[in-house]
Amino acid sequence: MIYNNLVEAKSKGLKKLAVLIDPDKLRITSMEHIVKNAMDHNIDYFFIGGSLIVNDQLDAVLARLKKECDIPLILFPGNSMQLSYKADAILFLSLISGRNPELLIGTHVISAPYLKLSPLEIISTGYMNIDGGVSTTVSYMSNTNPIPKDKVDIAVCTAIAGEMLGMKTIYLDAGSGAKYPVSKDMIESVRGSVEIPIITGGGIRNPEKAFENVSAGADVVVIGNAIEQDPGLVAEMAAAVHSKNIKV
Ligand code: 1GP
Repeated sequence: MIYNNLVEAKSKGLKKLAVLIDPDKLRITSMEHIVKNAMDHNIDYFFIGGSLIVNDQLDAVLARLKKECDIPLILFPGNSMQLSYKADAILFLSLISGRNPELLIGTHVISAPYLKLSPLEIISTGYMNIDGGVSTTVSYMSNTNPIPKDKVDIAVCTAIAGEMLGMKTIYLDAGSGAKYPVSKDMIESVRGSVEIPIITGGGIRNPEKAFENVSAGADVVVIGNAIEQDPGLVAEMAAAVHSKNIKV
């Protein structure tokens, strides 16, 4: 089970790197390179999703990844239509930073019967959109305001509420392409307030920030844009995230 493995890793202080793949932006022909890089550098997860998926590549991308590697494939859906049995797990996201009932529980009611029948592992996730200094697709599409980036106390209380509601993980996301990634201070404060694994992402462009996040208590670092633009960065990002795993 992917989640149990994550909890066990957390208890040992082991950190994970997830590479985000947006099926819309990916050319199937460039996948070989991405998969090889991911395998060479022991990437822990592929997250698959995008706020808008306009083509029909989701299934094809998943099938191809599955055929070529055994890295867990986790759906990170931008909406309730982005579902596929071909993945291994799904982050079942409730947008707890927002006040849009559809994204807190509405779309979940619609997708629940499909997911119940599916072989997917369901990982309930308290998804928190943090202001990253640019207006993001998430913010616009969800019709919600992100948590201001300096309002650490709001983030902490939201994460505590998510954990109390039974969510299995908290995802602090500044949004894809954020100018300001989630701050060290916010990650540290949320880490000090909840026991469940913390995923962080949005605007992480260099290994230094990836390292800062795991040092501040994030269990998973998600990188999309930076690796999309420079696939060679995988090596440095993996080294930064996994350096915490080396005990001396
Ligand atoms: C967005 O956390 C992810 O949901 C990744 O963001 O594309 O900016 O790395 P980037």
